[in-house]
Amino acid sequence: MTGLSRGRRALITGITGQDGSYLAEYLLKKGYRVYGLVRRLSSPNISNIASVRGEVEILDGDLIDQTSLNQAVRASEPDEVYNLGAQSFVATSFAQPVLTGETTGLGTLRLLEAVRAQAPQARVYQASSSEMFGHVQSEPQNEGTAFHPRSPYGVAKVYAYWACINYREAYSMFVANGILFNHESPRRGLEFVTRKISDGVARIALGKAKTVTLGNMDARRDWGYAPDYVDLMWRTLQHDQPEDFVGATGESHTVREFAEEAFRVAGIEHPEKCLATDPKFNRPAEVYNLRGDASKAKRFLGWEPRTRFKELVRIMVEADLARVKKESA
Ligand code: NDP
Ligand code: GDR
Repeated sequence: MTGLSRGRRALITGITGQDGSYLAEYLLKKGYRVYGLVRRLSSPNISNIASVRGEVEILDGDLIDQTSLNQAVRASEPDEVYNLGAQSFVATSFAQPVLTGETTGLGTLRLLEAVRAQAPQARVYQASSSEMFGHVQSEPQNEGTAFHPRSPYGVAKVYAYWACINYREAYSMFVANGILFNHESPRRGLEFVTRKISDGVARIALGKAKTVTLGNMDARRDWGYAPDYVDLMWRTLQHDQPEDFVGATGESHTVREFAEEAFRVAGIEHPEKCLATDPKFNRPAEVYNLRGDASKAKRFLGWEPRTRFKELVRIMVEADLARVKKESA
């Protein structure tokens, strides 16, 4: 496959985020020419792509601005477009619902319009989410499970999901949704619960903090490792027809279990003394329980997650221990 991919061109929105940065590295290894859409900020935020900065071509643009998307698609002449850009933090979507709808929902439609006008043959991957299942209707969730989103973020992702299917049906474009369950890594933003825990546990282990304060510790998630999931994104666009695929491990754990495992990795005894709760981290509507069934991706794309729960926690805690140690040296 690597040889066949050489010289292909990919445009990634959200390249500075967790998934975008891993995807850029993955596609560069396959010989792709990689373009990344980056929005203007007063201080650049490119730490995740620092190691490949010289190899990717950065294009200025914002999912809120149609003109910039048209220009980015025209300039990159993509064979493949990966729409990973979003306001992706569920808690913030309650505080900033309109911004979330603009970026995560309408932003997808704007990108589809840009591709339709400038590069209609390009294959488009949409970062859809298990948050669309929300108040789950059955378990485990697969491509046929009904949606019941529980946040402005989830609602925006459902809009984007259907926009993609509509462009597939209306214009015969190759547009595919990856309905991915939570996937984490040392590049996860610090506000997401897994990274908040791995960072907090590392600080406690190194004597820099006493507790980690969380919200609902009974919430269950199907947590995988982000590098495994960017491989699924690519495979989704190599399929012979545009279809939607769930990506998940099939295993779910509570937030409390994640925290307990993280304390174990760091060698901290009596974790209950280091965990606190604060209702300010609870959400107006919670998603209590998610567990995915990725058997379709296994059957048609040969995809399976390689990294399991304990290994994921170990990777994250060890990375934060090393980082916090270095920062305080
Ligand atoms: P991140 O939050 O790490 O990255 C989001 C990216 O979107 C960043 O590069 C950010 O740029 C960019 N972005 C935000 N607003 C805009 C905008 N207005 N215009 C252009 N770019 C913008 O998310 P992840 O990497 O974790 O997730 C990638 C995608 O997958 C997202 O769409 C997310 O909703 C979705 N998803 C993620 C899952 C997960 O578990 N990680 C699971 C299912 C779906 P900046 O750096 O400037 O903020
Ligand atoms: P999620 O991820 O909402 O699933 O969305 P997050 O890590 O924010 O929350 C997971 C669960 O943990 C509970 N929780 C806390 N969450 C945070 N952030 N902080 C806390 O202190 C805390 N305490 C308990 C939450 O209530 C929730 O139940 C992520 C994002 O990447 C989305 O973009 C993506 O679509 C979905 O995963 C799949």
